[in-house]
Amino acid sequence: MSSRVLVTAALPYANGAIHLGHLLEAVQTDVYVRARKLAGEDVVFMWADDTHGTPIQVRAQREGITPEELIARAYDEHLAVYRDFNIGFDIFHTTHSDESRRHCTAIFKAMETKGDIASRDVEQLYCPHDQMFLPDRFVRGTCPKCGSADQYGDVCEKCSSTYATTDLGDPRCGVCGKTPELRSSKHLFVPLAPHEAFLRQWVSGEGEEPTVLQDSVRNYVMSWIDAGLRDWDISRDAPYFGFEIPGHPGKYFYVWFDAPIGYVAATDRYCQDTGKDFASYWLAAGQDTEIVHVIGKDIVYFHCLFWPAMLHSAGYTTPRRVQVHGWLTVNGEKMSKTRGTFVLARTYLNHLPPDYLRYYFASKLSAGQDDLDLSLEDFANKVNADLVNRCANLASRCMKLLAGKLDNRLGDLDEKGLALVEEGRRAVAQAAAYFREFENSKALKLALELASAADLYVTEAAPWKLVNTDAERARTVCSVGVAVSLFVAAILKPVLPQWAENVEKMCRLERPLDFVHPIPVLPRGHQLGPYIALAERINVANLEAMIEASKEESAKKPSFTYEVEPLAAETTIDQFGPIDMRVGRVLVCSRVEGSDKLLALKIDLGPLGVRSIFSGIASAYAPEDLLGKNVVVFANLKPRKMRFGISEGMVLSAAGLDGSITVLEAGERALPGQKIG
Ligand code: 2FM
Ligand code: ZN
Repeated sequence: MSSRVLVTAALPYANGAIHLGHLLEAVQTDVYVRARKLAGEDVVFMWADDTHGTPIQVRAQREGITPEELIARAYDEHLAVYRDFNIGFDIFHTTHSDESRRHCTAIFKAMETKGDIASRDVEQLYCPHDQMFLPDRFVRGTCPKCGSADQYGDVCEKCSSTYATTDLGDPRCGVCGKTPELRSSKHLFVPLAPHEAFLRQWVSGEGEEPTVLQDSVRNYVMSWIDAGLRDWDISRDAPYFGFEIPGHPGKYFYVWFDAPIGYVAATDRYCQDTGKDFASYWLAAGQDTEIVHVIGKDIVYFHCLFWPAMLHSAGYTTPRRVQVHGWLTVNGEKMSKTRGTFVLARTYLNHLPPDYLRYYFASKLSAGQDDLDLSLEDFANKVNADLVNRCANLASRCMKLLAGKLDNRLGDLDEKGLALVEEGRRAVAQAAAYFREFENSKALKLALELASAADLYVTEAAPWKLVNTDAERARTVCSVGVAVSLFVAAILKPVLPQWAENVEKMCRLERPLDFVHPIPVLPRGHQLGPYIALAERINVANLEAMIEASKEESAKKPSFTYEVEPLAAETTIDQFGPIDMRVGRVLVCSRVEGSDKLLALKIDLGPLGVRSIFSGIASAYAPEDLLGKNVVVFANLKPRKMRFGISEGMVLSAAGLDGSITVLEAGERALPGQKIG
């Protein structure tokens, strides 16, 4: 047993709402923390919102609010939903905090002093329109390997190749769609190679029990180390929503540098609030402090290479265990907005009680990193069969009979009852050990087996009949049901704290159930409290309503912060008929001397010939932007004589009320001259 244990779940990103995938991890972490607390250990659960980076900055800009406003809104929503799911964190902090800034600075400076920070120039795509360097996910273009169009800047979704953003063909800014340019800028790096020996030793977890990583995770982290450790770019140029790097004006900590420091910052704040000793957690080299991170399999690289290297370099406590879980699927598939299976945590709560989901997740979670499927049919069946028909039924029929006909007082247990109590003791001890190993499903199975054994005993004895012929025997049978319900509630307690509390109340226990003190066999004559319902059957209609609500939620239009011209009066298709629009390919595009507004284009209409067209788009496009593009041409427009020559048609574009112009493109597949309609 460690002197102190600090547990974290991944910090949810402030850019989005909490969905059931987030909850899987939250429940896994919460059950682990609660179980170890029940075992009498000194455990804290440190958590926060992850608030920095380009996606937040861009989203705030789109919504017409400041990033601070955006993250404050997300914080309130995240906190409320996790609370409503009864996630027992000791603090929910934010990475946009004084504590975060302080520890980012301290860790960075310590690393810099040790020579663990390097700097060099990097060529990157820069959008002159948005005036920012574009992160990988904010560039779209053609995959340099397979030629698929419209791929992200780091990985092709069609052929899965990874590449540098600068290798993308025909790159486009992901914010405004314009062509970015290459610019050079100084970046700061953490070279990982000097930490190889440390990382190998940390990853292998030699001499540690349990090991730092699950076997499969250790294998692939080792394979990354074997493949060669690369330098990690930790800086981003202004404008960037985050912390400026001390001593490097205009450079900001990359969000993944400051995100895990949020664990440290939350602890700092928690210690300020509670008077606990911060240093004993994070500056505790050689002390008996156990740091445990629970994460999804997508962020292993950050937590198993970058993060331990940073902590080691800066002299902070390194994690003792990183527990990796798989993805949540719903009905056997990736969560889908159109099928309504992308369910937000709040939408779930609007239709169903949190405990059902807590139970379902826990009953399927093991220590491995397999994906977990939430099959909605199985969900309803499992809750009804396990919680309602087995565990709640045992307590309810015994307690109701005692309350109704036996003045709500307990009697002596019989031999079989005492044997079940012994079984209960063993089950609780074993379950506590399973919970400590993230083997929730095995732990809960013990509760179900125990409840089943007792239920069988009660059914065979049929106290509802006995009560008329041998009331004391009926009292004994029901008392066995009550005694076993206490053990069942103790095992369920990390998963269903409210259930356990209700059982404690009904049984009028002197002290709450835990894994340290023997669970009492209540004496003959003990007076029970009024019955409290423990679980009700899931109504499938509620599940269906939740899916429908999720579909509607996903289809909801986002709110817009810009205006467009009002729609023109309704018309008919014959009004459109006389206007002949064609696909045109831009052959030549040049500036027009003496005009700031116009570009002169030669546009190929295929079999219909080549047109000269003047277009008032020079404020938005450089001539080379449009070369080779398929555009939309109003082709039977009467030629118009202009000061610079004759214009033989019109190139269509979208106009914003702010004066912005976007030329309509017809896509690569269309052929010059093809009719549009
Ligand atoms: O993947 C994510 O959603 C990140 N916000 C997780 C951060 S975990 C930690 F490093 F802060
Ligand atoms: Zn842009």
